[in-house]
Amino acid sequence: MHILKFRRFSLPESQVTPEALVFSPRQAMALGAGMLAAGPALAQQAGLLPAMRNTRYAPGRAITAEREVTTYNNFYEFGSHKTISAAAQRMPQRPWTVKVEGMVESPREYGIEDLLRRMPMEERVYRLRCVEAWAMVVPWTGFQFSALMAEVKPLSSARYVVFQTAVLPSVMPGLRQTWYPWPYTEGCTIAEAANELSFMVVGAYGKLLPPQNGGPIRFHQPWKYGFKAGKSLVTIRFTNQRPVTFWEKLQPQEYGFWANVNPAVNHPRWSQAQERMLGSGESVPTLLFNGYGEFVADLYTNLQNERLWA
Ligand SMILES: Nc1nc2c(c(=O)[nH]1)N[C@H]1C(S)=C(S)[C@@H](COP(=O)(O)O)O[C@H]1N2
Ligand SMILES: [Mo]
Repeated sequence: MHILKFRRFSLPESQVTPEALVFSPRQAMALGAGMLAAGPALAQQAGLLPAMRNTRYAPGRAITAEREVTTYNNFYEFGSHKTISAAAQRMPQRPWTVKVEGMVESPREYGIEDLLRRMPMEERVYRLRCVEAWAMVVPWTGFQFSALMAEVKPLSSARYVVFQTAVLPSVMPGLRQTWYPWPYTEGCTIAEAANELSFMVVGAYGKLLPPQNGGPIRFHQPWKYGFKAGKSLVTIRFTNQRPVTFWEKLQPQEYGFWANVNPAVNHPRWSQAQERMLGSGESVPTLLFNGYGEFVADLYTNLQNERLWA
Protein backbone atom coordinates (compact mmCIF):
# COMPACT_ATOMS: atom_id res chain seq x y z
CA MET A 1 0.00 0.00 0.00
CA HIS A 2 2.77 2.43 0.86
CA ILE A 3 4.43 1.73 -2.45
CA LEU A 4 1.18 2.52 -4.28
CA LYS A 5 0.79 5.79 -2.43
CA PHE A 6 4.37 6.67 -3.22
CA ARG A 7 3.74 6.04 -6.94
CA ARG A 8 0.67 8.23 -6.93
CA PHE A 9 2.39 11.10 -5.19
CA SER A 10 5.47 10.72 -7.32
CA LEU A 11 3.52 11.89 -10.37
CA PRO A 12 4.60 15.35 -11.50
CA GLU A 13 2.33 17.95 -9.96
CA SER A 14 1.13 19.12 -13.39
CA GLN A 15 -0.36 15.69 -14.18
CA VAL A 16 -2.37 15.26 -11.02
CA THR A 17 -5.85 16.68 -10.63
CA PRO A 18 -6.78 17.97 -7.17
CA GLU A 19 -9.38 15.18 -6.76
CA ALA A 20 -6.76 12.55 -7.59
CA LEU A 21 -4.89 13.47 -4.43
CA VAL A 22 -7.79 12.39 -2.24
CA PHE A 23 -7.58 8.68 -1.68
CA SER A 24 -10.19 6.96 0.47
CA PRO A 25 -9.30 3.93 2.59
CA ARG A 26 -11.89 1.90 0.67
CA GLN A 27 -10.27 2.71 -2.66
CA ALA A 28 -6.86 1.93 -1.23
CA MET A 29 -8.16 -1.48 -0.21
CA ALA A 30 -9.72 -2.16 -3.60
CA LEU A 31 -6.49 -1.16 -5.25
CA GLY A 32 -4.49 -3.47 -3.01
CA ALA A 33 -6.77 -6.41 -3.78
CA GLY A 34 -6.68 -5.68 -7.51
CA MET A 35 -2.91 -5.59 -7.48
CA LEU A 36 -2.62 -9.03 -5.97
CA ALA A 37 -5.10 -10.53 -8.40
CA ALA A 38 -4.11 -8.94 -11.66
CA GLY A 39 -0.32 -8.95 -11.75
CA PRO A 40 2.13 -6.76 -13.62
CA ALA A 41 -0.15 -5.01 -16.13
CA LEU A 42 -2.27 -3.51 -13.38
CA ALA A 43 0.75 -2.86 -11.20
CA GLN A 44 2.09 -0.54 -13.90
CA GLN A 45 -1.03 1.59 -13.59
CA ALA A 46 -1.29 1.25 -9.83
CA GLY A 47 -1.16 4.96 -9.17
CA LEU A 48 -4.03 5.67 -11.58
CA LEU A 49 -6.77 3.11 -10.99
CA PRO A 50 -9.15 3.22 -9.36
CA ALA A 51 -9.67 6.96 -9.73
CA MET A 52 -11.96 9.17 -7.66
CA ARG A 53 -15.61 9.01 -8.64
CA ASN A 54 -17.02 12.19 -10.14
CA THR A 55 -20.50 12.42 -8.60
CA ARG A 56 -21.74 15.08 -11.02
CA TYR A 57 -23.03 12.28 -13.22
CA ALA A 58 -25.38 10.28 -11.01
CA PRO A 59 -26.87 7.43 -13.05
CA GLY A 60 -30.18 7.23 -11.15
CA ARG A 61 -30.06 3.43 -11.38
CA ALA A 62 -28.15 0.63 -9.69
CA ILE A 63 -24.73 -0.31 -11.08
CA THR A 64 -24.92 -3.46 -13.19
CA ALA A 65 -23.06 -6.53 -11.92
CA GLU A 66 -19.50 -6.58 -13.28
CA ARG A 67 -19.92 -10.17 -14.38
CA GLU A 68 -22.81 -9.24 -16.69
CA VAL A 69 -20.96 -6.31 -18.21
CA THR A 70 -17.84 -8.37 -18.90
CA THR A 71 -19.58 -11.46 -20.34
CA TYR A 72 -22.39 -10.02 -22.51
CA ASN A 73 -20.76 -7.93 -25.21
CA ASN A 74 -21.08 -6.53 -28.68
CA PHE A 75 -17.69 -6.67 -30.38
CA TYR A 76 -18.19 -7.92 -33.94
CA GLU A 77 -14.46 -8.23 -34.60
CA PHE A 78 -14.69 -11.30 -32.33
CA GLY A 79 -18.02 -12.58 -33.67
CA SER A 80 -21.59 -11.39 -34.21
CA HIS A 81 -22.94 -12.78 -30.92
CA LYS A 82 -22.70 -11.77 -27.27
CA THR A 83 -20.31 -14.41 -25.92
CA ILE A 84 -17.01 -13.09 -27.23
CA SER A 85 -15.39 -12.39 -23.86
CA ALA A 86 -13.21 -15.52 -23.83
CA ALA A 87 -12.03 -14.98 -27.42
CA ALA A 88 -11.23 -11.33 -26.72
CA GLN A 89 -8.68 -12.32 -24.05
CA ARG A 90 -6.31 -13.12 -26.93
CA MET A 91 -6.10 -9.47 -27.95
CA PRO A 92 -2.79 -8.08 -26.60
CA GLN A 93 -3.33 -4.92 -24.55
CA ARG A 94 0.34 -3.87 -24.26
CA PRO A 95 2.14 -2.37 -26.02
CA TRP A 96 -0.69 -0.26 -27.52
CA THR A 97 -0.42 2.93 -29.52
CA VAL A 98 -3.11 5.52 -30.20
CA LYS A 99 -2.52 7.99 -33.03
CA VAL A 100 -4.23 11.37 -32.93
CA GLU A 101 -3.99 12.84 -36.41
CA GLY A 102 -5.57 14.98 -39.10
CA MET A 103 -6.67 18.57 -38.61
CA VAL A 104 -4.86 19.33 -35.38
CA GLU A 105 -2.02 21.67 -34.49
CA SER A 106 -0.08 18.95 -32.65
CA PRO A 107 -0.60 15.44 -34.06
CA ARG A 108 0.61 12.83 -31.58
CA GLU A 109 1.22 9.16 -31.18
CA TYR A 110 0.68 8.02 -27.59
CA GLY A 111 1.79 4.84 -25.93
CA ILE A 112 -1.18 3.81 -23.79
CA GLU A 113 0.80 4.01 -20.53
CA ASP A 114 1.93 7.53 -21.33
CA LEU A 115 -1.59 8.61 -22.30
CA LEU A 116 -3.00 7.30 -19.01
CA ARG A 117 -0.35 9.13 -17.03
CA ARG A 118 -0.91 12.42 -18.86
CA MET A 119 -4.70 12.60 -18.70
CA PRO A 120 -6.76 13.61 -15.64
CA MET A 121 -8.25 10.26 -14.60
CA GLU A 122 -11.66 9.99 -12.91
CA GLU A 123 -14.47 7.50 -12.46
CA ARG A 124 -17.91 8.17 -13.94
CA VAL A 125 -20.93 5.97 -13.50
CA TYR A 126 -22.72 6.18 -16.84
CA ARG A 127 -25.67 4.43 -18.40
CA LEU A 128 -25.18 2.64 -21.70
CA ARG A 129 -28.20 2.00 -23.92
CA CYS A 130 -27.68 -0.42 -26.81
CA VAL A 131 -29.82 0.14 -29.89
CA GLU A 132 -30.94 -3.49 -29.40
CA ALA A 133 -32.91 -2.32 -26.29
CA TRP A 134 -30.71 -3.68 -23.51
CA ALA A 135 -28.97 -1.36 -21.09
CA MET A 136 -26.45 -1.28 -18.27
CA VAL A 137 -24.90 1.08 -15.71
CA VAL A 138 -21.11 0.94 -15.45
CA PRO A 139 -18.47 2.67 -13.33
CA TRP A 140 -15.98 3.57 -16.06
CA THR A 141 -12.54 4.99 -15.38
CA GLY A 142 -11.10 7.37 -17.93
CA PHE A 143 -10.78 11.00 -18.88
CA GLN A 144 -12.93 13.64 -20.47
CA PHE A 145 -12.24 13.70 -24.21
CA SER A 146 -11.85 17.49 -24.11
CA ALA A 147 -8.59 17.00 -22.14
CA LEU A 148 -7.09 15.24 -25.16
CA MET A 149 -8.47 17.92 -27.50
CA ALA A 150 -6.74 20.57 -25.37
CA GLU A 151 -3.45 18.79 -25.94
CA VAL A 152 -3.66 18.23 -29.72
CA LYS A 153 -5.54 21.48 -30.47
CA PRO A 154 -7.99 20.88 -33.35
CA LEU A 155 -7.75 23.42 -36.19
CA SER A 156 -10.75 25.70 -36.64
CA SER A 157 -11.37 23.91 -39.97
CA ALA A 158 -11.94 20.55 -38.22
CA ARG A 159 -15.62 19.59 -38.06
CA TYR A 160 -15.68 15.91 -37.04
CA VAL A 161 -13.77 13.37 -34.99
CA VAL A 162 -13.40 9.82 -36.31
CA PHE A 163 -12.58 6.88 -34.04
CA GLN A 164 -11.09 3.73 -35.52
CA THR A 165 -10.76 0.30 -33.93
CA ALA A 166 -7.68 -1.92 -34.27
CA VAL A 167 -7.60 -4.53 -37.05
CA LEU A 168 -5.87 -7.64 -35.66
CA PRO A 169 -6.73 -10.57 -37.95
CA SER A 170 -4.68 -13.10 -35.98
CA VAL A 171 -6.88 -12.66 -32.89
CA MET A 172 -10.15 -11.33 -34.36
CA PRO A 173 -12.05 -14.14 -36.10
CA GLY A 174 -14.93 -11.77 -36.91
CA LEU A 175 -12.77 -9.97 -39.48
CA ARG A 176 -13.21 -13.01 -41.74
CA GLN A 177 -16.83 -11.94 -42.16
CA THR A 178 -15.74 -9.83 -45.08
CA TRP A 179 -19.17 -8.33 -45.78
CA TYR A 180 -18.68 -6.02 -42.78
CA PRO A 181 -16.97 -2.70 -43.63
CA TRP A 182 -13.89 -3.10 -41.38
CA PRO A 183 -12.28 -1.34 -39.67
CA TYR A 184 -14.99 -0.42 -37.18
CA THR A 185 -15.22 3.34 -37.56
CA GLU A 186 -17.33 5.74 -35.57
CA GLY A 187 -17.50 9.49 -35.29
CA CYS A 188 -19.21 12.62 -34.06
CA THR A 189 -19.05 16.38 -34.52
CA ILE A 190 -16.39 18.48 -32.82
CA ALA A 191 -19.08 20.08 -30.64
CA GLU A 192 -20.28 16.65 -29.49
CA ALA A 193 -16.72 15.51 -28.84
CA ALA A 194 -16.05 18.66 -26.78
CA ASN A 195 -19.17 18.12 -24.64
CA GLU A 196 -18.29 17.39 -21.03
CA LEU A 197 -19.97 13.96 -21.18
CA SER A 198 -17.72 12.62 -23.97
CA PHE A 199 -15.41 10.22 -22.20
CA MET A 200 -12.39 8.09 -23.13
CA VAL A 201 -12.69 4.88 -21.14
CA VAL A 202 -9.61 2.99 -19.96
CA GLY A 203 -11.03 1.14 -16.97
CA ALA A 204 -14.19 -0.34 -15.47
CA TYR A 205 -15.04 -1.34 -11.91
CA GLY A 206 -11.78 0.20 -10.73
CA LYS A 207 -9.59 -2.01 -12.93
CA LEU A 208 -8.07 -1.73 -16.37
CA LEU A 209 -10.72 -2.05 -19.09
CA PRO A 210 -11.02 -5.72 -20.14
CA PRO A 211 -10.43 -6.45 -23.84
CA GLN A 212 -14.03 -7.57 -24.43
CA ASN A 213 -15.26 -4.14 -23.30
CA GLY A 214 -12.83 -2.40 -25.66
CA GLY A 215 -9.58 -2.43 -23.71
CA PRO A 216 -7.23 -0.78 -23.53
CA ILE A 217 -9.19 2.28 -24.67
CA ARG A 218 -12.72 2.96 -25.95
CA PHE A 219 -14.97 5.95 -26.36
CA HIS A 220 -18.35 6.56 -24.75
CA GLN A 221 -21.05 9.19 -25.20
CA PRO A 222 -23.82 8.06 -22.86
CA TRP A 223 -26.63 9.97 -24.61
CA LYS A 224 -26.10 8.02 -27.84
CA TYR A 225 -26.80 4.39 -28.67
CA GLY A 226 -23.96 2.06 -27.71
CA PHE A 227 -22.77 1.41 -31.25
CA LYS A 228 -21.29 4.93 -31.31
CA ALA A 229 -18.80 3.80 -28.65
CA GLY A 230 -15.87 2.49 -30.70
CA LYS A 231 -13.73 -0.08 -28.87
CA SER A 232 -10.00 -0.83 -28.77
CA LEU A 233 -9.12 2.39 -30.59
CA VAL A 234 -5.90 2.91 -32.52
CA THR A 235 -6.67 6.10 -34.45
CA ILE A 236 -8.49 9.31 -33.57
CA ARG A 237 -8.73 11.59 -36.60
CA PHE A 238 -9.92 15.20 -36.81
CA THR A 239 -11.40 16.02 -40.19
CA ASN A 240 -13.74 18.33 -42.09
CA GLN A 241 -15.45 15.32 -43.75
CA ARG A 242 -18.40 13.66 -42.06
CA PRO A 243 -17.51 9.95 -41.83
CA VAL A 244 -19.83 7.22 -43.03
CA THR A 245 -19.67 5.00 -39.99
CA PHE A 246 -19.66 1.20 -39.68
CA TRP A 247 -23.37 0.55 -39.10
CA GLU A 248 -24.41 3.40 -41.34
CA LYS A 249 -22.51 1.76 -44.23
CA LEU A 250 -24.21 -1.57 -43.56
CA GLN A 251 -27.80 -0.46 -42.86
CA PRO A 252 -28.26 3.27 -43.45
CA GLN A 253 -32.03 3.01 -43.02
CA GLU A 254 -31.57 1.60 -39.49
CA TYR A 255 -28.41 3.21 -38.09
CA GLY A 256 -27.47 6.82 -38.71
CA PHE A 257 -24.61 9.15 -37.93
CA TRP A 258 -26.22 10.93 -34.96
CA ALA A 259 -27.83 7.97 -33.15
CA ASN A 260 -29.12 9.89 -30.14
CA VAL A 261 -31.32 7.84 -27.82
CA ASN A 262 -35.01 8.63 -28.25
CA PRO A 263 -37.77 6.37 -26.88
CA ALA A 264 -40.30 7.89 -29.28
CA VAL A 265 -38.42 6.96 -32.46
CA ASN A 266 -38.64 3.22 -33.00
CA HIS A 267 -36.12 1.09 -34.77
CA PRO A 268 -37.70 -0.14 -38.04
CA ARG A 269 -37.84 -3.65 -36.50
CA TRP A 270 -38.60 -3.00 -32.79
CA SER A 271 -39.78 -0.45 -30.23
CA GLN A 272 -37.28 1.75 -28.42
CA ALA A 273 -39.73 2.76 -25.67
CA GLN A 274 -38.33 0.37 -23.05
CA GLU A 275 -35.01 -1.23 -22.25
CA ARG A 276 -34.00 -4.43 -20.47
CA MET A 277 -31.43 -3.99 -17.72
CA LEU A 278 -28.59 -6.52 -17.95
CA GLY A 279 -28.49 -8.68 -14.86
CA SER A 280 -31.84 -7.89 -13.23
CA GLY A 281 -33.72 -8.31 -16.52
CA GLU A 282 -35.99 -5.52 -15.37
CA SER A 283 -37.74 -3.56 -18.11
CA VAL A 284 -37.55 0.22 -17.64
CA PRO A 285 -38.62 3.19 -19.76
CA THR A 286 -36.00 4.57 -22.13
CA LEU A 287 -35.35 8.30 -21.67
CA LEU A 288 -34.76 11.00 -24.27
CA PHE A 289 -30.99 11.40 -24.72
CA ASN A 290 -30.77 8.41 -22.36
CA GLY A 291 -31.52 10.81 -19.51
CA TYR A 292 -28.66 13.23 -20.31
CA GLY A 293 -30.71 15.97 -22.00
CA GLU A 294 -29.65 18.67 -19.54
CA PHE A 295 -26.06 18.25 -20.75
CA VAL A 296 -26.56 17.73 -24.48
CA ALA A 297 -29.94 18.94 -25.79
CA ASP A 298 -28.39 22.31 -26.72
CA LEU A 299 -26.09 20.60 -29.21
CA TYR A 300 -29.04 19.85 -31.48
CA THR A 301 -31.19 22.99 -31.45
CA ASN A 302 -30.15 24.07 -34.96
CA LEU A 303 -30.15 20.63 -36.53
CA GLN A 304 -33.86 19.95 -37.09
CA ASN A 305 -33.21 18.80 -40.65
CA GLU A 306 -30.83 16.06 -39.57
CA ARG A 307 -31.95 12.55 -38.63
CA LEU A 308 -30.85 12.92 -35.03
CA TRP A 309 -32.14 9.57 -33.77
CA ALA A 310 -30.78 6.11 -34.72
N1 LIG B 1 -14.98 -2.06 -32.47
C1 LIG B 1 -16.23 -2.25 -32.05
N2 LIG B 1 -16.76 -1.37 -31.17
C2 LIG B 1 -18.03 -1.54 -30.72
C3 LIG B 1 -18.83 -2.61 -31.20
C4 LIG B 1 -18.24 -3.51 -32.13
O1 LIG B 1 -18.87 -4.49 -32.60
N3 LIG B 1 -16.94 -3.31 -32.52
N4 LIG B 1 -20.14 -2.74 -30.76
C5 LIG B 1 -20.78 -1.53 -30.24
C6 LIG B 1 -22.08 -1.77 -29.62
S1 LIG B 1 -23.37 -2.13 -30.65
C7 LIG B 1 -22.27 -1.63 -28.27
S2 LIG B 1 -23.82 -1.75 -27.58
C8 LIG B 1 -21.12 -1.44 -27.35
C9 LIG B 1 -21.12 -2.55 -26.33
O2 LIG B 1 -20.14 -2.35 -25.36
P1 LIG B 1 -19.92 -3.46 -24.24
O3 LIG B 1 -19.63 -4.77 -24.90
O4 LIG B 1 -18.80 -2.94 -23.41
O5 LIG B 1 -21.22 -3.53 -23.49
O6 LIG B 1 -19.87 -1.43 -28.02
C10 LIG B 1 -19.87 -0.77 -29.27
N5 LIG B 1 -18.54 -0.68 -29.80
MO1 LIG C 1 -25.26 -1.84 -29.41
